[in-house]
Amino acid sequence: MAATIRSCWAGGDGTFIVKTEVFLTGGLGGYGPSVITDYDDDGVPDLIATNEGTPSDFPGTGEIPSLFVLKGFGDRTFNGGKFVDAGNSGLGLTLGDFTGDGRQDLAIYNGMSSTVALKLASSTTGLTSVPAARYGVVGDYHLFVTLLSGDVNGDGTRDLLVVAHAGVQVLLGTGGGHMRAPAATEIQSFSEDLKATDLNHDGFGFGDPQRR
Ligand SMILES: [Ca+2]
Ligand SMILES: [Ca+2]
Ligand SMILES: [Ca+2]
Repeated sequence: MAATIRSCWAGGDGTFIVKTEVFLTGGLGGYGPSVITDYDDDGVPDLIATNEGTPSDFPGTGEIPSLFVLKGFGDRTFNGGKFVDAGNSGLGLTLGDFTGDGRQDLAIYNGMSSTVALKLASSTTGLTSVPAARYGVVGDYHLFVTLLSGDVNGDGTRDLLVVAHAGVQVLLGTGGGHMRAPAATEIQSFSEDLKATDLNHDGFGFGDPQRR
């Protein structure tokens, strides 16, 4: 089974025109969420999708590369794409400036390694050459819903939220693109304590009667 990505542009009359269709191979366990950003800092937007994959498609590597990157040519077409290692089996991703330098960085949730990886954009090579820093989180990928970013504690630094059916795990940004992963005790208690946390310091936690 092959997956495809279609590139469309607005025709100006309320319609969209399919410019190109790229057939994707490998990663047959599924491609997930995608974002458009300038991955290689050449001034042209590229397309990045998560790659859940299956171990049999990547024998001997020890990991399933969690990203699939299609380079944009600037004429609304993309190349055939390549796998990029940023953890083991990508299920979620989100853009955000975690360093405060105005450049969009990339965060990825990896299901098989139970990590959140953070690729920080450099001023010369974009996201291409940067090994992803990895932070451990609770790891049942069956429960994963989405990965979000935002400044949840109002300190001016962007944070990450791993949203799962069982609750939300928060990785607080500590500046310079570093994150504070949930402590071991928080991981063991999973979301019950975190769900009750007062993220915005307004005196109420998630699930408090006043917020229902
Ligand atoms: Ca580019
Ligand atoms: Ca940045
Ligand atoms: Ca913050």
